[in-house]
Amino acid sequence: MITFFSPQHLLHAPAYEFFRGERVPCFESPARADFVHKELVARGHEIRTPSVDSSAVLQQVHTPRYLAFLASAWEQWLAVEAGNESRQPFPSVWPVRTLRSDVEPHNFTAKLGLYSMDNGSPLVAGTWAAAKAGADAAASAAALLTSGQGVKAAFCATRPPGHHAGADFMGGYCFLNHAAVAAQALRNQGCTRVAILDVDYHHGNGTQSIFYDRADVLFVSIHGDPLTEYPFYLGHADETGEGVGHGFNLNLPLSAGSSKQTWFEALTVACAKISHFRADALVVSLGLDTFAGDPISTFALQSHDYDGLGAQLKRLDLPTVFILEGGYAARELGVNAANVLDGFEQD
Ligand code: OKP
Ligand code: ZN
Repeated sequence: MITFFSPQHLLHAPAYEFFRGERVPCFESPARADFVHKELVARGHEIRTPSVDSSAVLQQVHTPRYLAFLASAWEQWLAVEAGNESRQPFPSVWPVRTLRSDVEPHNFTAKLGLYSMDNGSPLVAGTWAAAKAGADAAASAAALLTSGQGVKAAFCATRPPGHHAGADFMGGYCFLNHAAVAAQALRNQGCTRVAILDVDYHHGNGTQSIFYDRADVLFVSIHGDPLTEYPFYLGHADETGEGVGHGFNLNLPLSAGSSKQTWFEALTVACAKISHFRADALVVSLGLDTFAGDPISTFALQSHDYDGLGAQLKRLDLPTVFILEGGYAARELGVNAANVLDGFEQD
């Protein structure tokens, strides 16, 4: 499968994140994409560098003030205090209920809180470049599928991930919502109805919220129940869309520790919803943290199960953009991702 991959992902390599109150090495590491790249090359997949500038589409899925902040955040951080080039900024205050988010404060940490949902998204000098390369990959894949060359599927081997990023906030290692960029780009290029299927272990709160009031983009997600799993504050089954978007959002939360049989039953429900929607294109938020060996998740899929996921998605018979999201068993990530793509192409 044609894969869009940018070495710019290497520019996002934070030294640590917070986990249970401690500083720990980042689960979301550059090695993840390298393992994926290596396995795809070994299996003969064609690797391309993203060539489409996603700037215009980014303006459609994110707010101008968030994009302006993110693009300049590192420069702003450096201006706060001498020595900040060797420090990671983290938010420590957030505008929750009753506080105002319409006025952008001047204080850097206050801005960072305004544009964040958690303190789990470490930002470094190259974060913007890496995330922008991911968005460019998503736009490149959408352009390829709608170019009339007969290409039916493409994969974006991107990191950091994107599905927790909302219109105006980062969160959960995510800064720009690559799946939303792919879906919006497909719409811009003539697709009438685009379905997004998010199979990452964590609910794609950012993607859901970006399209929640729209009927032209269906969002379907299978994920750990937010009662116990990140992102906690979105992803319940009663979230079905609002306004004209009512009925165009489907959440399939599963209890932590659910079996692979339960997971594949949910996949069948998800695929039925997408078929009924009569989509003309599909975007898959391909998180592989459903893997039994994932260090921060609790589902039970084995490497060979990912062939079956790819094969079932192929049966939807839609032009498909796959976007890499989570998956933190880095050593197995390449095989698991490639199994999805090969399962899709061989079915
Ligand atoms: C991102 B994606 C605490 C570790 C947990 C949230 C998990 C983000 C998952 N800092 N952080 O959906 O795979
Ligand atoms: Zn995840």
